[in-house]
Amino acid sequence: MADQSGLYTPSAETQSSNDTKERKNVPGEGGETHQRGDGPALTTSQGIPVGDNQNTLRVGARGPALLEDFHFREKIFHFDHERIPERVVHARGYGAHGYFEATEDLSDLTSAHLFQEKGRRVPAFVRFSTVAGNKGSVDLARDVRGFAVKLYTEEGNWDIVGNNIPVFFIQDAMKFPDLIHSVKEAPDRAFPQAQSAHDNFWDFISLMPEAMHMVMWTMSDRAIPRSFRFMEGFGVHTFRLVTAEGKSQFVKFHWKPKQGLQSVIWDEAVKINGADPDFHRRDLWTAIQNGDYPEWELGVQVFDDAFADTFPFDVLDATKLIPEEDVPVRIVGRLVLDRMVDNFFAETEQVAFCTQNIVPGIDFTNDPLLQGRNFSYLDTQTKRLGGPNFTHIPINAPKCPFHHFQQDGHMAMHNPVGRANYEPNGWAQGGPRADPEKGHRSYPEQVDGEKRKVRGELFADHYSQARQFYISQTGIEQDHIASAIVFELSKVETPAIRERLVAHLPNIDKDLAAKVADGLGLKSVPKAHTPARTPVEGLKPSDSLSILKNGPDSFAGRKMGLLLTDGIDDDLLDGVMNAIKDAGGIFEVVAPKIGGIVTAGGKEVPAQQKIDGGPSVLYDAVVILASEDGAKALKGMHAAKTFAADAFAHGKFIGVGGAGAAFLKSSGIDSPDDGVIALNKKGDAKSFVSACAKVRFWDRLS
Ligand code: HDE
Repeated sequence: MADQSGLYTPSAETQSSNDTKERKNVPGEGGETHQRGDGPALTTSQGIPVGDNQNTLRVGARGPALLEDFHFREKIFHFDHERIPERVVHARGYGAHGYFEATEDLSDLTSAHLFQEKGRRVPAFVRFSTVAGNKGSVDLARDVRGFAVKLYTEEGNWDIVGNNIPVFFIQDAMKFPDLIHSVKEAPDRAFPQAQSAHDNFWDFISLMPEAMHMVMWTMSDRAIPRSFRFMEGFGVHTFRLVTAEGKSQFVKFHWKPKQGLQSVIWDEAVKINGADPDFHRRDLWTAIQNGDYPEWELGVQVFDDAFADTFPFDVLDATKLIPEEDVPVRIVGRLVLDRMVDNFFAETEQVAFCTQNIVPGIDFTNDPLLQGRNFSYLDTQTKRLGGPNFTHIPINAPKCPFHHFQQDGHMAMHNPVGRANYEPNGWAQGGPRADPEKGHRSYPEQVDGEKRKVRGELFADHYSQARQFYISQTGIEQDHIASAIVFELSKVETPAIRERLVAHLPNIDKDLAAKVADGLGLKSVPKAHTPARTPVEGLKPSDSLSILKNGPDSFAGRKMGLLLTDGIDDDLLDGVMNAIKDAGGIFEVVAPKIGGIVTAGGKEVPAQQKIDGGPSVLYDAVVILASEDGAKALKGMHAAKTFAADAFAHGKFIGVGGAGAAFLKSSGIDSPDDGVIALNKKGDAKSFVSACAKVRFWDRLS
């Protein structure tokens, strides 16, 4: 707009990119575009109303900008400081709110207030994460997933900072910086990131036999979960439960997803990372927005000293688990996630979990990894969140009353009031006092020994449980482990590192060693490393260690991709859509154009994905409905053919209707198997969707 002086002054009204939308006063939500005047006045951080948010203050139309423009300076200054250091590990994460409910009275085991009565509920916040990649990396890296839970109990915050794998790579916190340095991008070239398939990682691992058990897990499909909703969580370490009378037993914590376990396969993971790097985030967001709240059961394995003394491994060794067949998992609670954050930075980014946050009735053990973690979390958070007052940030603040004499420091929001800021004091209003009855008391364990830099002798067994994990898998899962190791080592440029790693495998399983050696093109299996301690013979397979043996029993919570063309049968489409909804699943329409399709009956069906933006790797199963003309058109589209060919190659169930079968043929699927299911009439969809409960048509992949 030109004013009378001839100057051009762009204003908010002329800037379409400045549109904001409103729904229920949430900026950016909802349908209508913003009209000038229906939002609150823009102000500076000091509350001063801003008159112009488009132009800096300058002398004349083309003259120098003036330093005097306090609004401009404040805006840029604040923007310049938006970033805080990302987490040194677990940088990429996604959080959600919910609640935890005790489903058992555990007062015979612990004095924790939460477990004194069945049905007690507390708010919860959970952050899932990958470990190695940076904050902007991809969701489907082959990696461990963090599963960190904060329970806001009436006795303060209890954090169970766990992973989706029940064991860890190393036994002593001393080695953590080395482990993480080795897996993260190399310091000279700054790549590769968010992956373990490189020399440094396997160089380190091949020199660390204690990592072999965890390596079996990370090479399994546990490291490429279908979604956060379909994975387990584990507290990993052995903790203690302590009763009001001071009696203690050991405990291991488990989170078991009600949704069942499900993972993607490696070729899918690689392609998903390109098609939707935010695959896991989007999945959790969508499920919660749709009201399909994910739920986990809290399980405990409780055991005493007598069990610990006879168990062939050290219960303080985080590279070992306790098979559920030896100590059954008792379900004692449920965790439900039912609300996304209002703001990612304020909550998910600023949340600070810490292993040292435990409540009365819970205690640590002497696991050397846990002891090291108790130092690390608070230390790293002080830097990441800018000072010692990060408990003042709402997501980290307890939701129960709290009183202490900590004061001052950066960003102090609420210092204690009054004169007394020390204890003991003689003032009438003297402030809080320690309470020997209600307060946290450490279990008075007797400890004795020489002060030395050593580990317990049972820690030296590195292969027995790695073998137990491997033999607990189905044939398909074993094949996936072998191909993952071959894939990773094929990215290792130094042959000696490959061989050094393979030389561990005969100690785990001879067939696995042979498969991997063959996959790498080695002339023979290298001579096995000598175990530091003779492995325990005869450990039995444990079904709980397999994903496939613990899969879902329905299509609930899963997603179907519907590849549709113009001119398809209305009834058939209705049948498919209803069957998916009835099973508790969701679907997306994938079409040649984002404008959607028109059925034979003239109904317009909107699409959520244009075919090249919605590859079949994004779905648990697919349906292809095409008219004669539609099938011909699909034949000419590379993305459509890949959609079908990948779905078939990945063992997906495929429902085909109309000329969909003819199109499959032209996509190279000459001999469809029983996992390709014809949808001839409306009712066929129901049995197709029930078949999809099995996740994949495994026969095709074996
Ligand atoms: Fe962590 N870990 N860790 N870790 N860890 C961190 O703390 C550390 C370990 C885990 O979503 C850091 O605030 C050491 C095991 C999760 O915010 C840091 C050792 C397990 C998260 C740290 C371990 C975990 C972290 C980085 C070896 C599973 C993300 C940022 C002794 C039981 C929490 C931060 C979130 C984060 C240290 C090993 C789980 C550096 C020293 C074992 C889920 O403090």
